[in-house]
Amino acid sequence: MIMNPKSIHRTTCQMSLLGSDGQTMSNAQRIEPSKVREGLRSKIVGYPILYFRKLPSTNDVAKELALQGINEGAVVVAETQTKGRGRLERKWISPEGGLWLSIVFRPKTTPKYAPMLTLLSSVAVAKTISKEFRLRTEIKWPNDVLVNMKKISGILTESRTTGEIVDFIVVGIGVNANFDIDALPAHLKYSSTTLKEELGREIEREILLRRLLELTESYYKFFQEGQFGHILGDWRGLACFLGSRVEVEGDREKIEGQAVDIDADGALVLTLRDGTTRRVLSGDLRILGRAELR
Ligand code: BT5
Repeated sequence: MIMNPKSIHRTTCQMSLLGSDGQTMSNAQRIEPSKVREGLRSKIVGYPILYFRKLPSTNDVAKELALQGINEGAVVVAETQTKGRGRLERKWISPEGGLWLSIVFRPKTTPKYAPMLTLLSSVAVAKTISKEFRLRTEIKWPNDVLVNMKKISGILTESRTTGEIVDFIVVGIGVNANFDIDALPAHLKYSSTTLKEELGREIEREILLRRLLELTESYYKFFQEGQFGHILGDWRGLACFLGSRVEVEGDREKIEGQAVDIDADGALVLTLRDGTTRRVLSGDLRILGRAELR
C-alpha cells in the first residue's frame, strides 16, 4: 500500500464517521486532532497528526509513510484498528474509545540502541497516565504498562535499518482508554483494564494524547543527548517486577530467576538459582513471587 501523505490527509478529512456497528459516532466521541494541537508544546512529535476513523494498523500506515520519507515526529492515530498487532504478530484488540497511535522517529543512532525507544515510550505512557489521572502505574518488561497489576497499555516498536544505520523507528502505542472491559474478549478481562474502568468515567483523549506526545518528546530529547541513564533510571523506578522471582518464556526456552535489572539494550538481567547472571533480549515475563529486596 503506497500512500502519499497529502492524499492521506485529504482522505482523513473525508472519512465517514460511521461506527463499526453502523452507528454514527458523535463528535464528542471522536478524537479531534485540532484539539490535540491546541497548546501542544512539543516541537517535533505531533507534526503532523494524521487522523483516521478506521485502519488495519496505525503501525503499518506509519511504516509506509516512513518509507516514503515522512518527517520524524509524524503521528498516525485511528479510532479503531481491524488488524491491531502486538509482538510476534499477536492480536491487539482495538475497540472504539481506545487511543491507538504510532509515532515515526529517525534517530541518529545504531540499531543497538533502538530498544531505548521502547523503554522511553513506556516511561512516557506510564508517567502520562499517573500524572493526568493520579493512577499508580507500573511497567512490566518488556513493554506493558499496568494499573493495579492489569495491562492498560502495550507498545510495539518496529524499525528499518540499513547496516549500522537506523532509517526509522515506528513506536506503536495502544492505551485502553474510554471503553468498558467487556469490549475485550473474555480471556483478557481479568488481566487487562481501561482508564474508564479505573476512573469510573470517560476521559478526554485529546488531552491524554497531547500530554503523551509532549512527554514522549521530552524523553526522546534525553535519548538524543545520550542521557540513557536518566531514561533507565525512570524505567527502573516504575518496574514493578525488579527484585521479584520471575519466569521468562522466550522463543526456545523458559528461564526462572530473580529479575535484577534492565540494560541499555533493553535486555532483562536475571540472577539464576545457581548464582549466574543471564541477559534475556525478548520474551514474556510472569511474576512468580513479589519482590523481597526492594
Ligand atoms: C503489545 O504486544 O502489547 C503491543 C501492543 C501495541 C498496540 C499498538 S496500538 C497502535 C499500534 N498499531 C498496532 O497495530 N499496534 C500498536 P504484546 O506484548 O505482544 O501483547 C499482545 C497481547 O496482549 C495479546 O496477545 C493479548 O493477550 C493482549 N491484548 C490484546 N489486546 C489487548 C488490549 N486491548 N488490552 C490489553 N491486552 C491486550
